[in-house]
Amino acid sequence: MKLHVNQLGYYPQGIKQAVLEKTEDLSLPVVLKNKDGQILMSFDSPSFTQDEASQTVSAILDFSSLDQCGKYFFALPDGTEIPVEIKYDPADKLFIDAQKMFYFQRCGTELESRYAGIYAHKACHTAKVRYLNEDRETECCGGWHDAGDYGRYVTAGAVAVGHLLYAFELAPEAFGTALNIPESGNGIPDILNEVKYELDWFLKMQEADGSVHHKCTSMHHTDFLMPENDPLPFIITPISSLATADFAAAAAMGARIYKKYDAGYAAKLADAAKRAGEWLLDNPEFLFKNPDNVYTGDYRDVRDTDERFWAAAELARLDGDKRFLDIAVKGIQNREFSLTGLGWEEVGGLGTLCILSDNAAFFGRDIYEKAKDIWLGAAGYFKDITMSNPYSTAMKPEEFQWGSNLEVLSKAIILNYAGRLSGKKEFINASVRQLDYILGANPLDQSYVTGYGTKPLMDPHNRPTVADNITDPIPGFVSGGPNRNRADQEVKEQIPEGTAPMKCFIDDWKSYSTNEITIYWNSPLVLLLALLFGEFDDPARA
Ligand code: 9MR
Ligand code: ZN
Repeated sequence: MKLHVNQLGYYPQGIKQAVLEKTEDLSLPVVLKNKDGQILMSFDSPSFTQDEASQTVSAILDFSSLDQCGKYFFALPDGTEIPVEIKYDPADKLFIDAQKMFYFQRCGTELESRYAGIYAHKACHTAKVRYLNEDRETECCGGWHDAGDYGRYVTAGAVAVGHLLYAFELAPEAFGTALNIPESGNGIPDILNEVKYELDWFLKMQEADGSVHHKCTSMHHTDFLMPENDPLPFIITPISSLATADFAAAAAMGARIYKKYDAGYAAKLADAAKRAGEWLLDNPEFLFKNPDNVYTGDYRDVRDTDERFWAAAELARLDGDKRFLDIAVKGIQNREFSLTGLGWEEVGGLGTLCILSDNAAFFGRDIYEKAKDIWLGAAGYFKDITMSNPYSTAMKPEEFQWGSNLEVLSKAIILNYAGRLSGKKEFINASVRQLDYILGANPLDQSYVTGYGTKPLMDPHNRPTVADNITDPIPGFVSGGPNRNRADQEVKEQIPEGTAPMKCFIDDWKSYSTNEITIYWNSPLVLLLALLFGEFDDPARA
């Protein structure tokens, strides 16, 4: 018998569920006890269901009615005890580390020990960079390493920036704690200081005509070395409409949000965003090609209409430019792509968030209401899936693919924001269940975050983590998660074909298709936790 719980803890007023997995030795009841051993609840006949994604027979044990903070434990008839905690701030520390992750991804600067502790390292990738197949080079320092590799990709970076800036804009009260980064104490919230580090690099990727280069990476991924020891030169690959649109969106958002703190910087971002926007209007065709001889990530896409939609929404919100307003409005009306996508490939949800969070000021009541219907419709669908399976993920079994945790977190964000839009608690509860899954309430009992949980992620596919000879990985990094396609050698060797989608995961650095880390897998956790920050009142906080 196995019992899976959120290993960090549960909110006092939130939904509280554990998942009991049926095994051959099943015996009942399972009881929930307080720390003195007193039985508070007894689960005599849980209702088991067959679950497709985990290929288990499992049941939900609901203990939501328990709302007193404290330490408790589930006791199984075989003597096993599984601790659970109820507290106001189960994820507060994680929220800080999940943000600090971006500092650890900084390229082109020394990570000093006063900020990075034992994970300090020298500056990396500071050399000038050549444009691929061109006779020119440039200084291109800065930005965040994308993932476990050292590449920097504008599209992926912009999506992370989008998540982080929305986190700040939608829940500024969550960002009062300094991150202990070099800029801390400069009067600007640290999350904005950190995002600026990426935006500054974005600006270096833009051409005078407004277009933006797709990526700055080596020709192929380097060995498992510390970044400062990476011998491979970087190149800048050609422009793409995807990068230009994502850049325009992120820079326009930045212009809106930094205005209050640094008007000069905001104006610079607004100018860059508008130049990218003009280029997009002048170049309506889809443009993307990963050069044949470059073997780093390509972030390929089949269309750029969702990227253009996001850009148009952010640009329209900047100064009401009618041309962009039209594109944004048409995006909502025509529904030709997902309007709730929050990943690197489908970014339409970021454009919809722009329209919704503006609360009809720029886009008009009619479009706002339409956008709201679309969002609530998607959330309703995800809520139904959540309630249909004992692990309560909003995931269909086939969605457990590369980066499935991004999908889980995206759905959690959609659900949570739907709760805000509608005032319906059941959406918030469904979003909390997604978080439970990420933090250990899954059939592998795996916390998908380094440094957190009773079974924390230990061995992510991340070059510095592998190369630094330090046992514990840097805390607060989110893994990609189960991938039913078993897309690397290691997972193929360790996990048999036909394994349940939710179990196709190994906490092994060699498994890049299940256990890498990326900036845009951390950023949705930051957004989700920011949205949850004010959700459950802590009387002491008020
Ligand atoms: O996150 C990306 C995932 O959705 C794709 O299926 C996968 C294969 O194309 O690529 C992932 O992105 C990787 C990127 O290309 C390079 N840096 C590491 C990223 C995470 O694995
Ligand atoms: Zn670097």
